[in-house]
Amino acid sequence: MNVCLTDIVARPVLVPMRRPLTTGSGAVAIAPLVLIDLHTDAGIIGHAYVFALTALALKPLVETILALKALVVGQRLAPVELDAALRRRFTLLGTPGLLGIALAGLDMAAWDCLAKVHAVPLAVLLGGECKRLNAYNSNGLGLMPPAQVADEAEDLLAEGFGAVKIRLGRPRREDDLVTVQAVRERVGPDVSLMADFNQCLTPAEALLRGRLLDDSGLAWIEEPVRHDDYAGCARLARELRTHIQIGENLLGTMEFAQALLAGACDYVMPDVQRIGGVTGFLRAAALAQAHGMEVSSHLFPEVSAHLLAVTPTCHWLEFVDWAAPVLAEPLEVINGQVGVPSRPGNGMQWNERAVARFAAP
Ligand code: SMN
Ligand code: MG
Repeated sequence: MNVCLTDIVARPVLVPMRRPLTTGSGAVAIAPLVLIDLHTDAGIIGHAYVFALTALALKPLVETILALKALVVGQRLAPVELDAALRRRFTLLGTPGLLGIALAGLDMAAWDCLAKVHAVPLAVLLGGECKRLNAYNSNGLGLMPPAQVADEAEDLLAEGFGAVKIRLGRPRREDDLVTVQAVRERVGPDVSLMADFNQCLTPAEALLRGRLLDDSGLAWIEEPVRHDDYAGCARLARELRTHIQIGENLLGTMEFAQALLAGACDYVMPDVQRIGGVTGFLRAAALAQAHGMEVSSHLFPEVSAHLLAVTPTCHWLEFVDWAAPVLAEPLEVINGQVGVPSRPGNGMQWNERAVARFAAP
């Protein structure tokens, strides 16, 4: 079927987060999202959202997405071809930053269109099944006092999960250990606890904190140092018993391949908007398979669920509910698992009343 792209609509929303989050590298209390609609001459509309991280970047991100309209309208609905053509067009400029996010968002929306054209869920279009995925609750658990973190961990587990992620990187090293111990004591030995430093440590400090935490039974230590310090990450992966997790800041297949070749991590978690959309994630999943490495997702649980369903070394789905208020049918969690929606496409439809309510000024 020959389907052509006819329009791009990009709407900024500011969605308040149920549990604001303080990380070792800044706080997020509101989710600045751009909702993308990719129109086709078949009457099918593809949906995706991208996450601007800061409200300051919301308008420039909308503008960047809309600037691509001139290159996209009239093109055939063939996501891999479209992505390659657009990236070729920007060889001189390069595609990090907002442009990369815009391209990934368009790619996600294009794959949604294609799955809808074939009337199958995205996971099925990719050759997989709508299976259930192990998910951890990644809402909240920011840098709060230990007792408050333990309270919130209990609440998050009560939402139907068997695993949660704690943010670490307090000014005093010992306070991170006290927090992990307080949570472990409260939730018991069977719960999986992930820990994320959000790149806030120096390599020397990361080694000290890693050693301090090495007997805590953490499922992983995430981004202890700058994400692009592959040598520093590799040293930690070698020297610590706890597994090192990185990946959310790797931009595209090349960086992903380089990080894995450098031995920068034990586990990897590509972010669908940084790795290059659905197209980029599939390539990252193949690279991770070749390294025999477990793949988790980063944010974007709605699209990532379809991708993990076809990831040979699938590990954990990161569950956040940040986009849930603007979705007609948010993901459901049952017994610590998220089922890949069986609706055609990626399963996202906008809740238009909520979109109007949260529209960015
Ligand atoms: C994270 C990423 C982006 C915004 C907030 C928190 C964190 C995660 O690194 O992995 O969830
Ligand atoms: Mg992280």
